[in-house]
Amino acid sequence: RTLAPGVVHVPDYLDVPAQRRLVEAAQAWAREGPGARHATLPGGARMSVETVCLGWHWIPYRYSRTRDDQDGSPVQPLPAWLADLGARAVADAYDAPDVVYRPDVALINSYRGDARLGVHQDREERAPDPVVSLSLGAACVFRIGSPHHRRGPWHDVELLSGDLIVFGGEHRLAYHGVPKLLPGHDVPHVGTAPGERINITLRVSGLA
Ligand code: MD3
Ligand code: FE
Repeated sequence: RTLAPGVVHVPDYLDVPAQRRLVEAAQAWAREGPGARHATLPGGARMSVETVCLGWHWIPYRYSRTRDDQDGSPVQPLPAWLADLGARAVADAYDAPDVVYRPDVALINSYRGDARLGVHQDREERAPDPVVSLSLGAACVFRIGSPHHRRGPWHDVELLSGDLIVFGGEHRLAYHGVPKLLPGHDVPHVGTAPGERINITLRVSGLA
């Protein structure tokens, strides 16, 4: 399960009822207020992934308490039950029951069709704590490299519905991306739309 120092993949971490509950919650968050949006990069390109934020609103490349690229309304709160799930995930992945992990941000990404996530680092957080990733629905190829090399070499991992990955330690700033969805792993019983993948990441912003 350990892919690299600080990077632990736990296939099938969430059972189907837990996956269903997360998908239903994600759909409700995406319906609230101005809804999910395709963020726009500084150069003007629109991301193919659709994102909803809880706790802090992420815009390439900063966090704010208000949905500054939408209607300016306050970001939705991060529910305590989701933060608790993140803390259990870190404890389980690292086999460290007493670890303290208090995320204050969730980013929920929805992938459909040809949606992908280009290679990037996650550097907006001001805290060194790990990122927790939960995958729901369609499968994908997830690609991770090192913090020092933008162009690889890569380690490719297939992420399926219910999988957990925790990224910490020296890989917290590793380059990574999602080059493509994988056909043939549809799981209609978790409630995602046909061909849709939802990824929930939990983070510690380190912001006040
Ligand atoms: C490795 N999301 O939201 S989750 C992202 O599947 C993001 O939607 C991908 O990359 C997705 O920024 C990958 C796994 C992940 C998240 C954060 C990381 C891997 C990471 C931060 C550092 C290193
Ligand atoms: Fe990322």
